[in-house]
Amino acid sequence: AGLYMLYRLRQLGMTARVYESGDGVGGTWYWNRYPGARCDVESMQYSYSFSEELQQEWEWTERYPKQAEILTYINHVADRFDLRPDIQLETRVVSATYDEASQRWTVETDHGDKVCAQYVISAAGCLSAARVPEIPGLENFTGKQYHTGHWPHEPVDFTGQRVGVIGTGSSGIQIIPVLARQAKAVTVFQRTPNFSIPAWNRPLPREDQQVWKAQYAENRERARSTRSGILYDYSQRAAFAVDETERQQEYERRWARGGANFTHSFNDIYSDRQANDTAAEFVRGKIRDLVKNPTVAALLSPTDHAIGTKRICVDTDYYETFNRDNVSLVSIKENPISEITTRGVRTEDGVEHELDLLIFATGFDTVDGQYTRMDLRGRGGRTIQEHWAEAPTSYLGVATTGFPNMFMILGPNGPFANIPPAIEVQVDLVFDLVKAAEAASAPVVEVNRETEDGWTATCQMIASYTLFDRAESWIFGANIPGKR
Ligand code: N01
Repeated sequence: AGLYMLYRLRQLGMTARVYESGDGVGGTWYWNRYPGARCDVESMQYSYSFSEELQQEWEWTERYPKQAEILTYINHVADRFDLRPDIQLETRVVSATYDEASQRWTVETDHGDKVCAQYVISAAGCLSAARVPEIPGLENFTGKQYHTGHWPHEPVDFTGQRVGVIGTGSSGIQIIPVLARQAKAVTVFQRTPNFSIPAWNRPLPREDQQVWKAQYAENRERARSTRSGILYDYSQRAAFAVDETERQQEYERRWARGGANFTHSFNDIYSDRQANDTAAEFVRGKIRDLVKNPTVAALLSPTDHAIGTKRICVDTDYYETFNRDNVSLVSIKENPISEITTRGVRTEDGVEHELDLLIFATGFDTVDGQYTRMDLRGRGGRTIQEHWAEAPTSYLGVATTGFPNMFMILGPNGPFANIPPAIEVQVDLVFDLVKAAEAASAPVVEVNRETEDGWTATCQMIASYTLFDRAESWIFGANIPGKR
């Protein structure tokens, strides 16, 4: 988001400075370099579309791009468009304060930089404030601890190690099978099981890419008009418009193709619980087929939420991994973690699970976490924490009242969709706003309260048509105690 925003601001002839806390560009794909990290949107759809030359020249190697390849791609973009001179690495923005008299922002960094700016734009992402839960005794563990979202740059060797993993969302589901192939033992601490669909990842032949590239512009346009920004095969049929045999055939066909396309088997899966149950039960049946131990299969089978309403996972060998002798599953729903000890994790049944290494795949303080950890102050010195005390809101994901000339890319109530096109749409909107303001010599762009409230109501109305808001998901902050 930061790279493309910079590219666009240069088109307006503006000077811009980009601050980045990492020692390289790439954001999500810079930080989340855990083994098995891969995007679950297909390569041909997970990239920038703003440059025809870029999208024609770049070659992907696999159906789903792995982390290292996406990071290489992002670095290529930074070089190709000569963006690096305006990016200051290893620098975290600690505060931004709006001065009403001068109508300027003062931005301060952890290096003591203090700069004055007319516009402040946050491209800090929506899944970037990695979160380790507060578990008693955390500091006592003598082994190594890692969070998937803050993975070290040097390789971690799991050979001969007893590894514990807390968390079974997209990150956990990706790392667990890789660990199991190398470690001596893997203990998975699962609070809530998630639904996962096989990726069936494979090399991406050049000819297949050529077919796609021949109509890239048209494909992108079509993708942008879909609800997820991805060209899936969206069914136009309701689940009960077909009989049981045809429904199962459809699910089998989608399962065999792999990926999140599965949840679009019928057009009411996200809006009708009974329709959703048919898809959920199909996946639970697959789990029972794949996992040999029926007790483990039952524990891995989600029953607490409608399929797809906690973000669907896409995996390689996830369920099969639980058939291995060196993998064990501890359901911490029934048997919660009571403490972390010097040697491992103790659960309430008194068992101490001894570990050499503990991995937190526990997700992020999402939606507003990356804003609230900065000291952002708008009109009247009001902090972002005060402003969003009830709930984080915005207008279209890009602006919030009381914070003039501050824009967000993928802010609260912004698009929940394929990230690269969502970023491009948001950046283009900010570009248009800034361009219009400059053309009109308007010193300030600000959304008014009524408009922002209207957008919040619209988002709530749309969510109420779906099953999403009934799930305890990070999408609504449910993963942080007291946040929802
Ligand atoms: O994080 P998550 P993630 N004690 O929040 C558990 C994107 N992504 O990093 O469900 C015990 O989904 C928590 O349990 P529960 C994608 O959008 C994409 O996996 O809250 N457990 C859950 O199981 C994704 O949705 C890709 O009960 C605790 C897990 O930790 C988003 O990032 C890959 C706990 C957190 O799951 C986030 O995914 C990776 C506690 N105190 C990520 N606190 C791809 O494209 C939390 N948990 C493939």
